[in-house]
Amino acid sequence: MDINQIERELQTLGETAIAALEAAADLRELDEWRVEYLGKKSRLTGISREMGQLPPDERPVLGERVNALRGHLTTAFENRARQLQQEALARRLGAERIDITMPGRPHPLGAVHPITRVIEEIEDVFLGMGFQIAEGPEVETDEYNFERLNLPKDHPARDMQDTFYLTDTLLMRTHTSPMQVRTMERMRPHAPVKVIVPGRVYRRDEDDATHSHAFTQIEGLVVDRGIRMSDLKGVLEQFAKAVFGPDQAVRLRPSYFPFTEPSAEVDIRCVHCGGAGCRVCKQTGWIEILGAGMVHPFVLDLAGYDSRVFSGFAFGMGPERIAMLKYGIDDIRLLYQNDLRLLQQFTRVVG
Ligand code: FA5
Repeated sequence: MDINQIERELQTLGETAIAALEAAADLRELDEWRVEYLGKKSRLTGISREMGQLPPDERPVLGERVNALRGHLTTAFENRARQLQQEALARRLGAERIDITMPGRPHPLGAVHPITRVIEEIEDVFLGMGFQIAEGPEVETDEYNFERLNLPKDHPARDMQDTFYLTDTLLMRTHTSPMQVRTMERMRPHAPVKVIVPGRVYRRDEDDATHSHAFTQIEGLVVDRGIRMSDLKGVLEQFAKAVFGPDQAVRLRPSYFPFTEPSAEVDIRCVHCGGAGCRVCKQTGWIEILGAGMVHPFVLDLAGYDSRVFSGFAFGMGPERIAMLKYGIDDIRLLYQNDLRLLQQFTRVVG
């Protein structure tokens, strides 16, 4: 072992160590550096051990050199450590900084579908008039959908509602009217009935701007002693004013349904032109919104209400058509396409 050789090695070691220290990019690499250049197995510690082999007069000289280099490296290490810690802290503060001038992240609000919205609004109107709400099956029997509503097999009026049959006796209900029968059967023989029934119905209709093969109806039924056609008109007038505004008026036109007698189509004054006549109302000033009538005595008797004592009225409306009138939607298909550009116009806080 030659002192000159060791001094040269110390010189190179110092230079390599400082270069490596500069290159240490983070605290983990810095720790690896500490182990390599200042640790127990480092070359510097190795040289300290090897000094024992030198002649005694050379040891202090070299010892001083070794200590000086260790001191130099230790100081450089501490400086670098401080620097890297500060950098790490600055990075974290930068990343975690909250800029209170930034606009908040929007939380998209759900929208109540316009059909649901209209149904809920109509339900509220009828709840306010003391009606109850019921629901019934979408898969119905031919018996309830037609026969008990005075539509025997081969009755020509069955053609008014082209039907999806599942079997000879089971079908997708074509209207909510079977719930007239089911409700009366639950309440018979003399409890007063005052109910509305919202629900989906199905018909083999061609889809177009005003027709869908799957749509919604709301049925209404009132049965008690002494119910008259004027009660029907009063309730519908109240409904029309609540949904379309206090100036609304309704008009009843004679019509035909096998399960009501007499029957009527019910119009409201055109919401677009106010009655003057326009394209929407085909220049008549009126728009049809529902079918209605006095419950046919045959239907009452079959459902267990004695038609000599009880009378009632019923109506059936299409909420899609009402939503279209209310919100100026000119194609029913828009209501089923779930296009967010339409739906977002109905955003409101739910709950
Ligand atoms: C009926 O369905 C009767 N059950 C209504 C009724 C009930 C009359 C109680 C008397 C007593 P209608 O087929 O006209 O009638 O349908 C009633 C309403 O459903 C219509 O006024 C319309 O608003 C809506 N509607 C009918 N067919 C369609 C369709 N394909 N697409 C969208 N809405 C429809």
